[in-house]
Amino acid sequence: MPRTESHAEPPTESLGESPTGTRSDEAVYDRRRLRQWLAGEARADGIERRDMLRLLAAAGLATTATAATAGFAAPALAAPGTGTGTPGSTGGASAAAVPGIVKPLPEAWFTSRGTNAETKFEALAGTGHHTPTDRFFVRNHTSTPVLDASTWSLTVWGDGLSGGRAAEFTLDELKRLPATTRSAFVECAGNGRSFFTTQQGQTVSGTAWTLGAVGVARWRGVRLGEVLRRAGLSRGAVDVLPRGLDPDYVTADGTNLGRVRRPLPLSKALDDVLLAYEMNGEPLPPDHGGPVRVLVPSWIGIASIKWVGDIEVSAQPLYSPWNTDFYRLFGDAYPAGGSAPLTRQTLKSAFELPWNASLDAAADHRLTGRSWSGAGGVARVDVSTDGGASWRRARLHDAPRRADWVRWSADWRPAGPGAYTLLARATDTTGRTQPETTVHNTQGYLFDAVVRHPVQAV
Ligand SMILES: Nc1nc2c(c(=O)[nH]1)N[C@H]1C(S)=C(S)[C@@H](COP(=O)(O)O)O[C@H]1N2
Ligand SMILES: [Mo]
Repeated sequence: MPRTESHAEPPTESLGESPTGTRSDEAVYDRRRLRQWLAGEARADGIERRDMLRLLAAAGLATTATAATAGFAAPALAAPGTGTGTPGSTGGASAAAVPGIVKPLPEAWFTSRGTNAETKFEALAGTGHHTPTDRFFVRNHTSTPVLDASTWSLTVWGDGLSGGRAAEFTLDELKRLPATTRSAFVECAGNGRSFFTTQQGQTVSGTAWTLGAVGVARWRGVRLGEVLRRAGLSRGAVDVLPRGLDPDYVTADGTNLGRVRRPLPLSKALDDVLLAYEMNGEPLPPDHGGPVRVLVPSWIGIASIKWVGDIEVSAQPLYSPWNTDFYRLFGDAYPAGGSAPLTRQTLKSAFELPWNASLDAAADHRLTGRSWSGAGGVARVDVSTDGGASWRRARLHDAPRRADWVRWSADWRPAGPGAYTLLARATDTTGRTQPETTVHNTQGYLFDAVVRHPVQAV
């Protein structure tokens, strides 16, 4: 059974996140979006018509091609100028092994993966609760634009605003609005993807992350809801589409998908989403979306649009390739059009040790790691040092908090020299525990199975 139907949700969530599950709410909303598209009331700019037809078929809403064509051909509104000019790509500003990333990427802290840099978990040992900004993973579809905070501004526009008038906010104006500070992870939907292949023998597409496409920071910013209300949210608004100022994303086969953007239901936008301008007490640095990024707690990383330049507020449902082709679950266990768009992150654990770490066979060791969940706080972590034959409880060093991780430790003295497999298994406050295997999906999203971590005692 696809996990979308068994995914438990905490009962304490606000609008749109009822105990019946965010994903099923999103599924209902998705069908409504599709019906509106059919009626010519929703826009799908930059999406192939056949892809929309596939979604319709999967949702059991297949209809005549004419209706769908009319919907697809609905004229697109042009975004107003965003006022900041062309985003520049920097590249080479450091000795980074990844073109397009500005900050240094020392090998002790990062693994390069295409346009991205993965954090090495062993680089977090002893660093405290928050990932230091200089060790925080970077996921770029293209490259980091270095924007001038003094000329940057945010345009909020669209037919979901009363009077249809656009509103503009400079950084200083955003900073004068009531500020909120919170701890939250940003985690790529594909984090852990490589384990579909190495643990389950399955083929998946996308960046071959191990577990380091996640970081927790202290974010400070203004609530998106506050900004939307000041911009004049109308009662008809349904979707909010933040868009990045980084260069257009062109797929491997040469299709230009435009700026990175992903619609967010208004219910989530008004709930706990921030426009963040600080990370760990400093101005948001270029690689993490400076001067301002969207921060969507608990949701997959793509929702947290970096370098936000404009936000469309729409009275019609919106689509982008990032909620149609990408960030849904496709594969044998899922409908042909894929699952509903992914929202919450799943549950994971990682040891702060290198892969195949060498440990002194004759010494006591304190194994440390971190566990996190998009559904609730992490309430319990069990550790095995014998490949899963026996388990014991790890000590937790943080209180369980939503959208955050807990640090944990367990003491271990190897029985003797040899190869060992370490496992850590988290359970969150909703009662969900990491499974032994994850149901396959072709793009390798939301891997949540317990990871088998090899070490050598020597
Ligand atoms: N504008 C823009 N926003 C973006 C991206 C991007 O390439 N461009 N990548 C997204 C993805 S897929 C992830 S996982 C997170 C990564 O955030 P980080 O680079 O600060 O770790 O940013 C998201 N926001
Ligand atoms: Mo991502």
